[in-house]
Amino acid sequence: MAVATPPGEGGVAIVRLSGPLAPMLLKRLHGRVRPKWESHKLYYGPIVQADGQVLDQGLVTWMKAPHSYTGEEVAELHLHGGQALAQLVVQTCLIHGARLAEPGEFTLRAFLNGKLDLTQAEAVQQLIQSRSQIAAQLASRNLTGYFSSQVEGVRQDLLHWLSLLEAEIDFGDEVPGLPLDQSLQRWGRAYEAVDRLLQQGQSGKILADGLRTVIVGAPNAGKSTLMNALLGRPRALVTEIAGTTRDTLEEPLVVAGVSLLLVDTAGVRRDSQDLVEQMGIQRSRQEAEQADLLIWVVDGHATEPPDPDFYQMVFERPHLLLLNKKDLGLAPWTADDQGRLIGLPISLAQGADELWPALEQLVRELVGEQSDVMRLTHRQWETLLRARDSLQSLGETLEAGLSAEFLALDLRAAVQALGQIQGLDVGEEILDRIFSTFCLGK
Ligand SMILES: Nc1nc2c(ncn2[C@@H]2O[C@H](COP(=O)(O)OP(=O)(O)OP(=O)(O)O)[C@@H](O)[C@H]2O)c(=O)[nH]1
Ligand SMILES: [Mg+2]
Repeated sequence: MAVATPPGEGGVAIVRLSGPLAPMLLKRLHGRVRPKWESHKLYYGPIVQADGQVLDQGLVTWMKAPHSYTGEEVAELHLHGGQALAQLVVQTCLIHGARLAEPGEFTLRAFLNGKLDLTQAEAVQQLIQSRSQIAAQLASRNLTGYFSSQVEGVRQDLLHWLSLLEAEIDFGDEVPGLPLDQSLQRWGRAYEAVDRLLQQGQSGKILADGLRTVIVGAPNAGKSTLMNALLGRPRALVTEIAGTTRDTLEEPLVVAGVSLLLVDTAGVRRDSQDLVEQMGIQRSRQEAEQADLLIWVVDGHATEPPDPDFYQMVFERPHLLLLNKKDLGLAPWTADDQGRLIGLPISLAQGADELWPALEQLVRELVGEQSDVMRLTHRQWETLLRARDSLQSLGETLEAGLSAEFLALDLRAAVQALGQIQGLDVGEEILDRIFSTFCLGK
């Protein structure tokens, strides 16, 4: 039993009970004798304490097992939304023998009773915690089992393949193995499907959580000028003194319909003697590592090309390289051997108009096809990665021409990972970890 509505004052508070004794408790709490109770009907009447004293007038309902959220007998009391009142009803339930539910226990029971698979149970949590409308829409699609059905499609394909391999292992002489081209075809289909789910998950994450967009570069390159130009207001301090920005500055910005968190950082240089600046530089590097998207601002007028350290920091992530201060004339190193510029030439002091199309395009590429995005939990993402690793190894085993036993080993690992996404073969510890993050009463 738990209060299913948030604490505080409100129109209605709901106390929910689940388990075989729920109907009996409901009868005790409802102060009116009813010769016949029907499932899934609302009844109006008094709600009473153990000593018979009336606490409230409200609606009560009983949902007969298995036609309830948890799959068990469920009873709900809809009271006036006062915190003290809800607590009095909770105490009355305790006196009648109920116990308080753990966080997420109702949903855990729904999962254990087969009402939801694990991705759907996780979608309940995602839905409740959604901070943006798009995040809520994506979670609600998972709640219908959309993600599970995609995973199940791949798993069934692999299971079929596995049964063929096992027949080959057990009855080697009578059952011929699959020809290599057919195996490769099956492998390609599964690998692509899993890889696509991961890509869709990446896009979903960007849409739901936004892109952490970090502006990096050497001191004085024009990073803060860029921040201000993109925001359209003088948010960051800009001076001709190298090392002006000491700490990181964050501001939200919407680009191509996607929310970005723009982060201005301290200019990175090797030879800083100033302790505060050194700390700022350290923070800039950390920010760069956590970025979803990097904008590298380079002073294109400088006589020397940028520190090679930057290439390593920037090029392993999605990035945009800006050659700033083109109004002063770009230095020869800004072009490669064929005379092509190594980045987008721009004058940030005159605004970011030329930058918008490139930034919008990059954001669109990162999000991918919007109709095909998927919101994954961290667990789902990690487990999908594990499935893809097993498939990767399966591909190598196939290429090496190893026997059915070896193929079956990789295949089993992939099938197991895909099953775990839906909640098959998942240990108690993992379930505890998932459901303990749920709110009380869900
Ligand atoms: N000529 C010219 N000057 C620019 C341009 N963009 C920025 N500046 C100047 O460059 C200087 C440094 O700009 P900031 O935006 O403070 O540079 P920063 O990269 O944030 O520097 P730190 O915070 O010190 O790391 C300022 O004097 C700007 O006015 C440009 O496109 N052309
Ligand atoms: Mg700055």
